[in-house]
Amino acid sequence: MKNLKRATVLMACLALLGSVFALGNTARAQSMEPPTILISSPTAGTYSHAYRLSINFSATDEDGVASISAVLDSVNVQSGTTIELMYLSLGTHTLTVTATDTLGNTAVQSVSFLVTTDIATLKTIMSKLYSWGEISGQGTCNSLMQTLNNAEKSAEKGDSHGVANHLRTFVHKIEVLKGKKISDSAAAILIGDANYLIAHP
Ligand SMILES: [Ca+2]
Repeated sequence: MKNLKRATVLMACLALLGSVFALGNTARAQSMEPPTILISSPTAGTYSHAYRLSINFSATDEDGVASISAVLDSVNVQSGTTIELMYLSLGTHTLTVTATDTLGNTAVQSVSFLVTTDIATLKTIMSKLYSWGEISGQGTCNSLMQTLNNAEKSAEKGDSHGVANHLRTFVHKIEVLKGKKISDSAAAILIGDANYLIAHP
């Protein structure tokens, strides 16, 4: 009888010990969990070179988020800021967000997006640069816009040769005005996009 009691107590103790171990394992599994990162903007997709992109990301964690940071390509960016995409090159760019919880578990999440251009985009970039004073003189702006309108008309007719010729005229006009009526950085964007469109009809 005594032995049976002892065995029962022992088994109860073992069962309790088992639950303590199980509890310990659950707690340990949770503490290894890194933060959950949400990148709401940009999304994996295509954006116009004239677009003003919002950067928005956040992280949550049961243990609390100790730090969160991000790089666009290799440049640090903050959530809540906006970026004029014309200042990025055409092609693929990647936002990488890194978050660490209060226990030292780190999560990394990335999103890649494509930046493209076309004649309509070039016209929007022109308008923005003019409104920012990067292109001076209404006449300068009108003349360049007219050349882009001509390129657009050729495109509507399916005349890719005509499109390329008008874009070459556009590039030539900017090279002449560069450093005078058009800032160097504005000229670089416009010439870059026009040459891209000439090379990729
Ligand atoms: Ca955690």
